[in-house]
Amino acid sequence: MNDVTAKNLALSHMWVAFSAFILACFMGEYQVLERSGLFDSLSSPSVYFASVSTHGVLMAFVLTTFFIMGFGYYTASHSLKVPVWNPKLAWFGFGLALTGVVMAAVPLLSGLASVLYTFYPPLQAHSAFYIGVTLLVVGSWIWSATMVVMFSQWKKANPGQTVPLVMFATTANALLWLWTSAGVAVEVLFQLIPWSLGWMDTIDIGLSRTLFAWTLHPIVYFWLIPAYTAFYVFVPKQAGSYLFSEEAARMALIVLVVFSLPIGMHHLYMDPEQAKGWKLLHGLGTFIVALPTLVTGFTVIASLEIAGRLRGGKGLFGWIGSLPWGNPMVLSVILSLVMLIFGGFGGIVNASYAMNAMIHNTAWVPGHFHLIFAGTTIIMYFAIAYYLWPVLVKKPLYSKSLALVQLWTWFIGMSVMTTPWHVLGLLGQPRRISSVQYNNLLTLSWEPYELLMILGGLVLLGSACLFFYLLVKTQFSANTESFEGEVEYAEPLHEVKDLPEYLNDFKLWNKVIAVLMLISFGVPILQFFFMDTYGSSPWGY
Ligand code: HAS
Ligand code: CU
Repeated sequence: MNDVTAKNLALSHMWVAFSAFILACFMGEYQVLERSGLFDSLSSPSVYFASVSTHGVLMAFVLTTFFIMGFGYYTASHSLKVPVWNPKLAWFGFGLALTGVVMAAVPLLSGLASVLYTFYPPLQAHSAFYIGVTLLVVGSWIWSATMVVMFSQWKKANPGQTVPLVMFATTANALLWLWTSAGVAVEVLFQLIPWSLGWMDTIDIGLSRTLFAWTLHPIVYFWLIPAYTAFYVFVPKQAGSYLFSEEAARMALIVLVVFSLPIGMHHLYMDPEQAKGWKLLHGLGTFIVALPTLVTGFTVIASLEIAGRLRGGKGLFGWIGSLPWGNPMVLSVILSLVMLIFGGFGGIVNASYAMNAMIHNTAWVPGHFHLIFAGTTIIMYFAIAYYLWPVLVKKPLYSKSLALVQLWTWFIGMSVMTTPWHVLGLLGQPRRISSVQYNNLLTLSWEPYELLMILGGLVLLGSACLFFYLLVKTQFSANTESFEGEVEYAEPLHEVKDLPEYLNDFKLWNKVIAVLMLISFGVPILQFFFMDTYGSSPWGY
């Protein structure tokens, strides 16, 4: 199936995603320069916080959401061999989301929404920012609904058949996003928008933070699932191998979706508004959600090992050297997994209730998420883009060797930038500060690390520019050579037979999620309506 609409939707969404990305990379470099305190002329807290808020929103919400939507439209249509359901609606969703981005960008760039990407009150932004974010989310709901409809229609038309793994993963992500975004949607609609418009004098910040925590953990898996999808459906094939176990892949995706939802309060360990027992419950769930990542690591490495051995690799580790390191998808997965070891280790430290006190609100946290999000996750977005672009524009990739340079430099830059942040966090440097106003032995000990992070940032900026250049060149160069290749999905090592319905559908899992959410967020949210604190009802009194 080669639906032109699906291709155009994919390209349009991904261009928005990567344009946001490149802009945000320049801001990132400015931020490390400003934050280092080495350049007096750059020092401006107001510009810094406008920049860091825009950088966060562009990377975490615009790059991700648009990339995921574009990837979903294309793979859904391609794997199910059907056109995109209701293309007019899909384009409307695209327009709505883009309008939201532009609407939010105006206050962000003019310093009227310097509230960081988490927009925690009492920081307050101009109402256009919250309304813009809402439009982006509503636009993405149209995408989610489209994926669910395409999944259900295909199942109805093909009773008893196994849904292609790539579509299973995409639908899992669409459902995850519907559940995930509900928390922040309630916060924005019932608290932040009325408050920013002056309709309410006060809002309950404990409630806002709890609703945001509902969203904050699962959203990171919403970003991550396309990377895992590529691990499962593209990597084994590109490496010349088979997917070690499709059943394990499906189970991992399900556990990831189900358990990423009821655990968001690990972001609130140090907050006062929730009781310790609830936090501990969410802490235990957090350890459960690390398991599907371990299963994913195992399955992907097993698939790679088969590839290496098929290519003649011998011995315990000899297969690693004989992998096709020159294939961008394979190189990306190797680098992604290496970053996952350290990023995941950091996550486990964060999740450990007692150790969280040591690193919470320090530079360690941006170290963790740049490594695991901007590193592990985004390097796979690059790999997917390099893989899809030739198919979408029907021209060969402009330069494979430059793509490899780009992937290596991204890995090196990310390692050089995030290692100092982890150390700085342990040395007590707070996150979210624009400058250090005092000098003592402790703050002086931070300086060498500041230099390293500038260097890492520069390498990353160069790498990002190279990535953007390669996409532009692939699509727009006067190359007359045409590319006829197709996207190919990995075959499982053992044929999938008699798949139980719970590994081929989400009805059961939606019910499980509903129960888990009721247990883990029911009382923690309801308590605000009974507690006798000023402004404890969301409409204020
Ligand atoms: Fe996180 C904070 C816990 C994963 C993103 N995280 C954040 C924030 C973001 C973020 C953006 O519990 C900041 C939010 C803010 O602004 O306040 N995180 C975890 C845990 C995991 C985790 C337990 N995070 C992610 C992913 C993200 C992400 C994925 C984005 C995509 N995180 C936390 C906590 C906080 C937090 C607390 C709050 C901190 C605070 O106090 O504010 C887990 O999912 C991680 C599981 C991963 C592993 C690693 C397994 C390793 C494998 C690799 C094997 C590879 C090999 C190499 C052997 C356990 C599978 C093979 C080599 C070859 C050559 C083949
Ligand atoms: Cu989290």
